[in-house]
Amino acid sequence: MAPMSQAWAFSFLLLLALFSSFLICSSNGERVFLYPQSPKVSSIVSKRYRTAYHFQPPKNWINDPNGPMYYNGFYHEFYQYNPNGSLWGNIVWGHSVSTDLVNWIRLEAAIERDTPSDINGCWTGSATILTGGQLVIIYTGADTEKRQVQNIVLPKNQSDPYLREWIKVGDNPVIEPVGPGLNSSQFRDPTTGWIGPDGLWRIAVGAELNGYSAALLYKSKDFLTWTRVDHPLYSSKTFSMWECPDFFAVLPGNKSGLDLSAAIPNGAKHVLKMSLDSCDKYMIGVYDLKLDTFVPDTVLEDRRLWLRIDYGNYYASKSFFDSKKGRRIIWGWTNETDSSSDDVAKGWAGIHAIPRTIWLGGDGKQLLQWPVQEIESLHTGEISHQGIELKKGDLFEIKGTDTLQADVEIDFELTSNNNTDPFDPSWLLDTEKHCREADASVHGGVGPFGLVVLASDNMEEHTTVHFRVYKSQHKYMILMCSDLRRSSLRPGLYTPAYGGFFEFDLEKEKKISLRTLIDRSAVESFGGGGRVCIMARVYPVALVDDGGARMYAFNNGSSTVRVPQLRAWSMTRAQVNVNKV
Ligand code: DQQ
Repeated sequence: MAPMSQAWAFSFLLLLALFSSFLICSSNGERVFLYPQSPKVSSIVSKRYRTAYHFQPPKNWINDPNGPMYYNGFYHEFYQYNPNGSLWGNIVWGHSVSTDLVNWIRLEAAIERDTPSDINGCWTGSATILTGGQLVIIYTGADTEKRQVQNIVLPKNQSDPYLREWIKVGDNPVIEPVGPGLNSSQFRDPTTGWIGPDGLWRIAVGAELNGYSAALLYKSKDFLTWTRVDHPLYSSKTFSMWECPDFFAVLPGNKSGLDLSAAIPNGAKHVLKMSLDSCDKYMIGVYDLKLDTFVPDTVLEDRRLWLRIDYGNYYASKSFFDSKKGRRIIWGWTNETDSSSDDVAKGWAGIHAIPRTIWLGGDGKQLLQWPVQEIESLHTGEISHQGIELKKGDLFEIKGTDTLQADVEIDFELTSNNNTDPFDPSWLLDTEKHCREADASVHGGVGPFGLVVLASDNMEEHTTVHFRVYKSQHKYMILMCSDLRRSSLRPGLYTPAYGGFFEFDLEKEKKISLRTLIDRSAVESFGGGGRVCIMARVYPVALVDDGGARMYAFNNGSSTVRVPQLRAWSMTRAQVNVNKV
């Protein structure tokens, strides 16, 4: 099928977009807004930024996902929650349940600040299902002296399908920040427990030890009395404190998840994830049972090169084994990128990204992620196109879906790799910089090509998610960017150009896939079958104004790309925490 628009259209619209940037940046670098402002521009309390199918409570602040689990027919999602407002503070554990990971029932807070060991905050923690089925949650409390301690709660009535009430055990805190070199205000976020061959339970706790980051290792027979192992599970001199460590086992090339409460099969690798530098990074390695330590396959001194769960706005993630479907699922928190005064005006802040199935690729080198299949129950009105050819400068408008709430899957096939530009490894140190410099308007050999989403009629506002193909010595490297710099005409917003690279075997794989979930102020993208994921928040003015949002596939590289398959669906609104029982 011939593309519906011509090369000139793309160039014209990009020029227009470029021009709009002159209008919002003065020569001395200060941001000034010269556009005639519609009275609605300041209407940031607009409900139209609220997501329709991402997890969030009806109001107030949320951050980290806590203690996710599947138990007795229900998925449980707990979360860091401020019951009193839309800024961080007064943190308790909010609680919701679901049978399908899509629609959520809101319950009362599960853990509140009402004992000396958590009076200053009930912070992040994890759930473990012990042998015999006993459920237990371990979480960080900020105590009366603002020390960080670890506490335990148990369900009051384990046969209550909603597990509404949780009882704090008398032994709290079960772990205190004691020992030389341990910073008592940097000691938090215990992991889910795993069982060792000696039958003892283990957890890791994020900590600052002698000024360095460490995942401290603790052992227990009964999950109540804990002894610190004399060495950390893993430590690194690259940073002072890791938050929210997550430690789990995976089988290379196997999408099935592994249950940490059972013996881990031979051939499994382990993943240590940690939250630092405003993003979630991870290492793949082996868990040495004899030494009780994690040994990464590769140790990179420069932490800018560490693998990332997501290259966008995604933090404090936590995974769990879903025994219903035998998979591992990861949840992460996505903050607002408007200002805190916007959040006060909106009355809410923070969402959770779509739960993703997570597994280790066949080469054992990186994790792959994909939105849980259940999210497809929201699909409606499928449109599809085959055999689109995108020449340099072409824009193909994707019509017929609700462009504010959509799921788009598109494959790009290269017609030639003769023009690929050479790869410079120094780009890996700052992929955002490279995405800014080589943005969608900069012609390349192969690429940029991808999607333009949430575009206003005249393209003054738009977000691009796109790829560029580079030739490295023996392989191809693909850059995926999610460029928010033109996502909104509102001045002063944080609008980065996120980016990540992945290796690609062009001869074998041929197609580069992109899936993007658009949910009003959320644009969540999965490139190369889930090798690079980028979560982003955008606040287009056109959205508040009830203006149109258009969506396009485009190519701006010298080589023609083919789109053998493009499918898109509108997404119906999910029942997310609207009902309370
Ligand atoms: N959020 C929690 C902490 C954690 C941080 C406090 C990460 O336990 O380290 O709300 O976002």
